[in-house]
Amino acid sequence: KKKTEVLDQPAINRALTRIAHEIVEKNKGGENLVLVGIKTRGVPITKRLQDKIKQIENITVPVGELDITLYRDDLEKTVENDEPELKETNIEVELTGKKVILIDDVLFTGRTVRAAMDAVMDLGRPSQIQLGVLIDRGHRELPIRADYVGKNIPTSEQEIIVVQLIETDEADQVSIYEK
Ligand code: 3GP
Ligand code: 5GP
Ligand code: MG
Repeated sequence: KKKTEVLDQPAINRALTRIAHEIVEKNKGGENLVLVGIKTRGVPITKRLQDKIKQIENITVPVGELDITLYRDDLEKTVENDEPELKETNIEVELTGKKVILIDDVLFTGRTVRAAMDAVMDLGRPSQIQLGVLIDRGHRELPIRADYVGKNIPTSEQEIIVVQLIETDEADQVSIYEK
């Protein structure tokens, strides 16, 4: 398992600061937005963006979370028909008429995001759904793209991205591992 660091703590922080600015620029402020984090690591990223938007616009954007899990016992094993499934939602704000920004750590095939969009649309009728990710590693299997990207890391099928965040892991670091 060879390892290459691609983002260190200051780089992750700068990427999220930039994304927070892009969010308020694209949406002309922080009004009418809801940030929805996809567990596990999309959730701390969402809270960091909420803090940064508060610093920029002095608005506390409501946040929620979705637990979408791929039922698969081994990450290295890909099984046909394996689809990410919604396990739980914790979104207390009304989504109808809101611009919902889904946040995840890594965007890969796009299937998790598709499941997240289904879950959001079951809860209300947002005026728009946008997507922000810390890492886009390529290999999309659906016509899905992110509106906000921390870093594009073109990977091979043999590589995986390891995202560590202080809230869930011991450090802020993004690395590429060879399987
Ligand atoms: P996360 O819950 O923070 O997103 O899927 C469980 C964890 O394994 C995920 O953490 C994710 O970071 C990590 N992971 C690494 N490679 C993969 C992968 O190829 N698919 C999935 N679903 N998760 C992966
Ligand atoms: P997708 O559904 O787009 O194939 O995969 C996205 C989800 O799987 C994200 O929630 C992400 O955490 C996880 N994932 C997919 N590939 C990787 C990867 O290489 N590294 C990490 N950390 N997570 C991944
Ligand atoms: Mg994730």
